[in-house]
Amino acid sequence: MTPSSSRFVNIGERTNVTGSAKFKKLILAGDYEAAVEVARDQVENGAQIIDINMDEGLLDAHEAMTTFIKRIAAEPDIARVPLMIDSSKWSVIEAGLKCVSGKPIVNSISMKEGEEQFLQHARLCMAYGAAVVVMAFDEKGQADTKERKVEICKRAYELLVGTGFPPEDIIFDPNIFAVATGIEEHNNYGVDFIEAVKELRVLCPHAHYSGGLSNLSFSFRGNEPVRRAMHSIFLYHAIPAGLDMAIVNAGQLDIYDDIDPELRVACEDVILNRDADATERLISLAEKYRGTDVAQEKAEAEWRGWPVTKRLEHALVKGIDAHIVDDTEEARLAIKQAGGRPIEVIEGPLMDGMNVVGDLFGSGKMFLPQVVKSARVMKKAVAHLFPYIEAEKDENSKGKGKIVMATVKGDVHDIGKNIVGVVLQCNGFEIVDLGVMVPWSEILKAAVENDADMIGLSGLITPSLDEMVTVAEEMQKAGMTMPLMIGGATTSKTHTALRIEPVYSGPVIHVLDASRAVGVAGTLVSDTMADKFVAETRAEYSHIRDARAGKTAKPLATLDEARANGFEIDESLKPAPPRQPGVHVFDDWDLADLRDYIDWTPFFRAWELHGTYPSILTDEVVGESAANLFKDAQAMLDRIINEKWLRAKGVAGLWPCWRDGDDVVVYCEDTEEHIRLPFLRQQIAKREGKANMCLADFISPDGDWIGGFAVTTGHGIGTKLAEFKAHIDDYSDIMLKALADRLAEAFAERMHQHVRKELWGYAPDEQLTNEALVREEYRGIRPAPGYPACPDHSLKPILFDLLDATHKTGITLTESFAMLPTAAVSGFYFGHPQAEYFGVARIGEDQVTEYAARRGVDMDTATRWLRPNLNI
Ligand code: B12
Repeated sequence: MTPSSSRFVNIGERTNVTGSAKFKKLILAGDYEAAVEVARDQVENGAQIIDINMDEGLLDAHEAMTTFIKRIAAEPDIARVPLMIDSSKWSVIEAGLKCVSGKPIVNSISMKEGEEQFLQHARLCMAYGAAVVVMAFDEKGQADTKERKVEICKRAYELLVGTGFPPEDIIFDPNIFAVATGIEEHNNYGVDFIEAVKELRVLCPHAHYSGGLSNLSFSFRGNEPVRRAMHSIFLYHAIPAGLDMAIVNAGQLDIYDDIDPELRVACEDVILNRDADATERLISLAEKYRGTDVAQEKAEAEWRGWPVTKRLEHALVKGIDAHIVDDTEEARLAIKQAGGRPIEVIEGPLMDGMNVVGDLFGSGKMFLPQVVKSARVMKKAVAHLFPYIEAEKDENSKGKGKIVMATVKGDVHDIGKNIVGVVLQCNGFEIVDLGVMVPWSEILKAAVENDADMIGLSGLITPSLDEMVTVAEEMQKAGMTMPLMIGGATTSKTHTALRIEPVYSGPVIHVLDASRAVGVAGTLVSDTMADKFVAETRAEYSHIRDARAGKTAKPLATLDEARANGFEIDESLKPAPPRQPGVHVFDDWDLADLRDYIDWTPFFRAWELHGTYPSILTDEVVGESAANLFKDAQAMLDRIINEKWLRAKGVAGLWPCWRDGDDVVVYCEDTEEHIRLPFLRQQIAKREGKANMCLADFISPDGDWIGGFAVTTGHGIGTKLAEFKAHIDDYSDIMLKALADRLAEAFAERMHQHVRKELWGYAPDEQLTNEALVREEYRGIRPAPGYPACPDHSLKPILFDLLDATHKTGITLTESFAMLPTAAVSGFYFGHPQAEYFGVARIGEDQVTEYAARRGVDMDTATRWLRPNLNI
């Protein structure tokens, strides 16, 4: 900075829960050990004082303050710098003063509550031998102009010195406020501060001047290069004026002369309020710097100088793949020179690094998106080593165990499976991923050929449950004994216990999610723990079966009774006929339009980050991870849209119809036979006044309208996924799939809105925000085959025929009625205002028998289709 900056004192700000999300997370988690490391980091980065603040609603601030100060006292390299005890609560400050050693600084006291309390606090500080930060705040409020700053500080100085307070222990904070906010009155805040300090230096000899620097650049949140430049430039001018300390992240300051001259001038114009257009100029220039980060590059340059093993660990933990191939090669050569083998790079430094990742993930300090990034780095390293390992034909390179994984025949979803695969790989398992729609014969063949330790099956939709039973039966027939892991959104412990375990005598374990998969797989390959775990699981599943057998299921209403208690719509509210009946095709819906309709909450859930958007972005625990993930998602979304990675194709139809019992009959002009849509009715016993619902109830027997749709945003995805695969990039692979799924849901939402407002047109003036759409505040519903109101997936072929969906959108159906491309949704539209979502839940045999007849299929087929609703 400037020559005079040699006496300037940096006050570290990272040990402040209000300013550092990371520190807050650690303190809330009670992880003082890691929190102390934050302090050490600050000192190593040049902080000469560290500011400690524990003002957080969920914390016992007294306890946190004293615990942390005591911990620091035991660390000589940290304890050598003075501590600034920062709180808005005086009692917390006092608690800190009581346990601090050395000369502390109190942050802060002021005349906000009047002179009496101000002097009382000052005397106490004096008694503890503490220096004190005095905020430029009086009974009238915070000082903003130069005049007010000078007036308040001068008055405080005279009062303090009058009571014998040593002037050299007074540190004034004349308030650094945000500039470039767009509000004209704020334009001079930088100048006001600098000028006030200059004048006060003369009026209040021996006192010091400080300020919280980050406020200054508040308008440029998220744009670190601009913020850093503003801070450095401000100090460049304020230090010669008399500022001798500031709360600042010392590692995040640029050297004045190194700042891009264009940016330097623009920042200087704003800070020194040189002209009225300065803010505008900086705002437009700032865009250029978004995303570029010199300090990050500097930090990067630093770790590149570390020894190779440490570099590999750093790259794995941080998920940086830029240098991984070079570093892996360097490690391989070093090991080779020492007489070692290529596999030792994996077993040594790489696994050490992944163990750190595994530990951090296991202890909740790292989250799935970061783990997937780490795995990408690991995979690239392993891919580089693979030819060398192959050349050595190393028989011992099996790692912890080998798992053959597959999404079963008929099912197309694989995000969940991929995530589990990545997490298991991070923990040393070798994964043979067979992909989606894999028939049992291929799964068994791959398991034998690979000498696998276990098989993992995944499934998203209910027909996959039967397919999993088939796989287990075939494993039994083949005399296999290896463990079988079961996972996926539609699976459950109960189904696994009732239907899968009984047909296979090897261990069968249902795994709820990715984080549990590591523990389960690890235990299953363990010599010491496997038997006990398998026996316990067997006992648990057997107990589930016994409980189910002993449980007398609540009696159901007969189908006739249920029908008699059906829902009666108000015929007078029936929607008018559509403005544009018939089938409408949308061959290339604008993806940019769909972006605004995305419901982000499920996106985070797919990455195992739990919380609701947008508050998840600032969540105490997962906020940082969620915000980073969101940033990456936005960047990829930009590219998906601008570079047309995906194509949105959809079809929507509106047809005349009538209700016939529990069927809706769609009137088809061109065919002799009209098309029947048979729906299922709830049979669970209902309270007085509650109906046994069936979707057909929302249609009038005297003539009505029904709609249908099929949308996909998955066309084109294969090309990009192949690219990611070639680059061994699971993170981008999962990201793209998750975004395509979000866009498909958004398309379904958007199309439904278009139908309500235009095509059917019963709600032309609807004005709903995206939040309101997510909360389903619109009139009408769009149940999808497979969802609870309409659980039979086999309605999809009928719907597809009505829409001619395969021909018009390119969506095809698998034998289990899954849709391809995967990012696809299909369903029906009901427009009656009383139509609502419900769950059919358990139904009786009488309904199955009747349904089989209505569908023209045998009982076995009907039972297979409806099994999840039969509880068998
Ligand atoms: C997001 C979502 C979608 C998205 C994306 C689907 C996808 N690619 O995953 C879209 C919008 C495309 C979609 C469409 C459909 N969906 Co959907 N969807 C969901 C939802 C809300 C979340 C699923 C998800 O992504 N979870 C996050 C991932 C990461 O979790 P996961 O898959 O469960 O995997 C985790 C674990 O299960 C486990 N795991 C998974 N596999 C394995 C394997 C092994 C070996 C192990 C150990 C562990 C393991 O670890 C994973 C990571 O933690 C669920 C409801 C729910 N809460 O689960 C419904 C749900 C899965 N969908 C359902 C249905 C019916 C459909 C549709 C058929 C609807 C329709 N008619 O259009 C279509 C089918 C799409 C198709 N291509 O055929 C039903 C399925 C149940 C059923 N009755 O069949 C559900 C359960 C909703 C419900 N309650 O009815 N869906």
